[in-house]
Amino acid sequence: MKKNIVNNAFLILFAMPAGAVAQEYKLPELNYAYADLEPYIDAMTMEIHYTKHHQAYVNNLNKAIENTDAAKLSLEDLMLNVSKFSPAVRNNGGGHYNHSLFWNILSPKPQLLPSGKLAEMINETFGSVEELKKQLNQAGATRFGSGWAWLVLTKDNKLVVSSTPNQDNPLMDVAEVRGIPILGIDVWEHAYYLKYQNKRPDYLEAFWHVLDWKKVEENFNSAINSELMKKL
Ligand code: MN3
Repeated sequence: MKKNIVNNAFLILFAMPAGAVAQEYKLPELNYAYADLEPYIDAMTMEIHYTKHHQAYVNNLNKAIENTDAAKLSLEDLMLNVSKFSPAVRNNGGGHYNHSLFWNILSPKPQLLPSGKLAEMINETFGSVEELKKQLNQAGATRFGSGWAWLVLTKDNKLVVSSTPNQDNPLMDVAEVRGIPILGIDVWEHAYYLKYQNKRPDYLEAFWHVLDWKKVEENFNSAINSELMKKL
């Protein structure tokens, strides 16, 4: 960690004009090993997904923002204003944001049900956790081609299920349903094809065995009344 700080300081001091603060994105650390989500998500899929797909989004995002105004914004601010930037920023910035969220809500030892205020709100909004899962599975299964299914907290404090194409997400100013995503399911074929082939619904069923509701609750709690929410 200390080494990263030193490296970042070096980059900022020597690679940027005086006064500018540049973003240099990096892969987030995984809190588990590639094989830890077996049998629900296989080790090879995890490794390729993280070291190849996510890494490519990070590399291409860094390339896309190099020496542009986009490099001065946080990733969240980039998403909020994504229509002002190149398609490469949209695709790779979205890819980096979405996968960072995705890894974080997965766990080999997940809390299998929501609790607290999130649980109350899910019951009020959807009737039950089972119904919410059904709606998220449906959103993921019916997303044509590649994309994501989301549980979103909207500006008016409502929980909504949505889906986006490609690497778009609900923070983006181009999204149909806008808000802060607190749970996201990657339904690109690269997320499941090695183990599940064309059976996306089977992957969606398996996902719930490694989804850590504790992490979703943390996302929910930090989204409510947040500075980020005020910018939406
Ligand atoms: Mn993916």
